[in-house]
Amino acid sequence: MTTSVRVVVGGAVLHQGRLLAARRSAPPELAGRWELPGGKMEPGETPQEALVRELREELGVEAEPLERIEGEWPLKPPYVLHVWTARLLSGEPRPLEDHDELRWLTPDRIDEVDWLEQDRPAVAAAVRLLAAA
Ligand code: 9L3
Ligand code: MG
Repeated sequence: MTTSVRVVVGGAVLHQGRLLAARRSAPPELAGRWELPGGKMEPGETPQEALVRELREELGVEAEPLERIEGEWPLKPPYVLHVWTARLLSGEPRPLEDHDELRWLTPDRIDEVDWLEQDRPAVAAAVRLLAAA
């Protein structure tokens, strides 16, 4: 038997010492929780391509994936979360799709939003990168 996981790519968008947090508006069980924006890889896409597409669709920005944050976090099967850091190339993020609020968080304010459990390790790693920059 083969087991295949499907990857959801999240973006830790870093800009001027802050991390972008996005509040989900759907589905109902996740609405109101905060995440690193992103979504499911589609067949034939690389993770980086998927992230660029998702950030364009969800936020209306052009972004460049930088590096993978080590680790893989289980979501609802068969999905797992991978996270890449990213930087903005153009545009101002707006909650166009699946989110109803965005916030740029400095490291000292990272806990002011209610992150999805699965995102917390990657958020912590992204904050360490911000602190080291
Ligand atoms: N998910 C968790 N953390 C994230 C992202 C982008 C997604 N940072 C979970 C929420 C959904 C599933 O992955 O259950 C698919 O995400 P989407 O395609 O609805 O964004
Ligand atoms: Mg999404």
